[in-house]
Amino acid sequence: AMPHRLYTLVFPMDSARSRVLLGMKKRGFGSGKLNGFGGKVEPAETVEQGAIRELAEESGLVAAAAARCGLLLFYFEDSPVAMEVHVFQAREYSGVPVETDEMRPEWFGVDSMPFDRMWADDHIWWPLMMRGDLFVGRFWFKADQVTITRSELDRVDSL
Ligand code: 6U4
Ligand code: NA
Ligand code: NA
Repeated sequence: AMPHRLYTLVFPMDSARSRVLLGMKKRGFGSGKLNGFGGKVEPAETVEQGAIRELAEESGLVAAAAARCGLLLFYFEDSPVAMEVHVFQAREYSGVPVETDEMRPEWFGVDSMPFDRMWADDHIWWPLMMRGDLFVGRFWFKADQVTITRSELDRVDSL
């Protein structure tokens, strides 16, 4: 089977869960896009620990826990390694968002998401996450990182 590399993606929610904090990614993979906070999981940590660490490094928010929401698998036509991205919400945290080397944070209403400035898959699974459904999605991208040539999305009972 195709090798996978583990990543996290964390969406901090406000207390009413009516707004979400996104960051404009300033460098590296996906630069220029708005997204949640996250990155590669390190060998010595769990996926949830990696999510919490990346959230702190990239947004300044410190969370004790993160809630698992979904699993996304991305296949890029020019890469032999699939991205396995574990999606979380952070609902309780301390601190205030700060701009970092990697991200410029900004709050958005969950019903007026800037999908045209996000990854092309996000508008497809976002409604499931907002309903509270757990999901598994698979998206096949062209090398342009914009065009989706095939996709699958399922609700699941557990992750
Ligand atoms: P470095 O630069 O090594 O510190 P790191 O922060 O470890 O990087 P990064 O930022 O490259 O990792 O991780 C990629 C991030 O982009 C992860 O949070 C997952 C996310 N991501 C990748 N493809 C995505 C896609 N198609 N849709 C999406 N998020 C995606 O919503
Ligand atoms: Na990152
Ligand atoms: Na990072």
